[in-house]
Amino acid sequence: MKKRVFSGVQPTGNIHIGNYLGALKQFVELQNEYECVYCIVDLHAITLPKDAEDLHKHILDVAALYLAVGLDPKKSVIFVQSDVPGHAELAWVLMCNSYTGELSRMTQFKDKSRGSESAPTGLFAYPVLMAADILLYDADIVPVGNDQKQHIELTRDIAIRVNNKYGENTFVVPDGRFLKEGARIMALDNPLVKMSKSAESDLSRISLLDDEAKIKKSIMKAETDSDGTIRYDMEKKPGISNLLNIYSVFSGTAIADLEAEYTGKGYGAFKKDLVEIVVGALSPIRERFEEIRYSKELEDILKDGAARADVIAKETMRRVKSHFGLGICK
Ligand code: ATP
Ligand code: LTN
Repeated sequence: MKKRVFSGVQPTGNIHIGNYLGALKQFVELQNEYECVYCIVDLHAITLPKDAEDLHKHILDVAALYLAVGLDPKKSVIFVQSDVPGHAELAWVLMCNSYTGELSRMTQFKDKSRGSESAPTGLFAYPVLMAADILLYDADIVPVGNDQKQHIELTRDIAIRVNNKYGENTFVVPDGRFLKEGARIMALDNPLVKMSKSAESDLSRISLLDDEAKIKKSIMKAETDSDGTIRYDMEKKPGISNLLNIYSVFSGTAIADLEAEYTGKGYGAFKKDLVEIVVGALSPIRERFEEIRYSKELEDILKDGAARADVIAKETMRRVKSHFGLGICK
């Protein structure tokens, strides 16, 4: 039996090269070796208020991007979270087996609720819904960026806790999969914070659908230091190190080789070459996105994916309900 992979991306717009290098690129690489289930997590997106029309558009955008970066619906199950009722159902069961103390320690919750006196309950329970996503599919492996490490740990804790109480074979305990290189791409205008979809400045990120002019502007304006040497040192030179990282993962050249190649050259020349590398990598993705985004095929793929995901989800819910003594219908 092939091991199973599960992961998800929120349909919140502005999918950027951090999402690509930290998550999507791994999704594509894994689909030949594993049984892969990839979700568009729209229930997670509404933990903060969303305009209905925008949300719907962003769901289809992420679906088209999944295909544009190379996910193959014949190999991977691709679907929208709210189309499979098991996610919300299992989340409730898990909420009854997780604690406010452990959820209060989640840094993503602390970041996203900062400054407001009271936060939506859904934002607080966000990691429990994520645990439900993963455990619903008996996933062995969860490819994500580094920022999700704490949520994966919580998922494992909940799974082990439930297994101890309700039977060892209730849940598969999953492992996170984090890439060394692309796992944490930093914002271009402030390399001390991660590149994010929700950051206000558009120049902080390169979105997968940015055109050449925008890519050029973001990179040429990216923050660097005044020392002028192209050397990887995340602590002392976070700006240039972040750009070296991006260059390296897009080009497949080791950082040490890039440092050697650019010895004695200035930041301007380095950035100009990086623009070319990034434009070259993103152009085919953008072209394929345009082909698929408004095709009828896209909705058919998502409907078929939801039906396939639902078969697995129903089976898990039957098992969970039986272990917990819930319900009377088989
Ligand atoms: P936001 O920053 O607005 O909270 P996000 O960019 O984290 O959103 P998600 O949909 O939550 O977007 O993340 C999708 C995937 O991309 C996750 O696996 C996440 O770990 C990864 N990811 C997000 N940002 C980065 C980044 N800067 N570098 C590497 N991976 C990232
Ligand atoms: N929380 C993740 C998105 C996400 C996810 C998941 C990732 C929701 N459910 C299940 C992996 C597996 C994020 O914010 N990036």
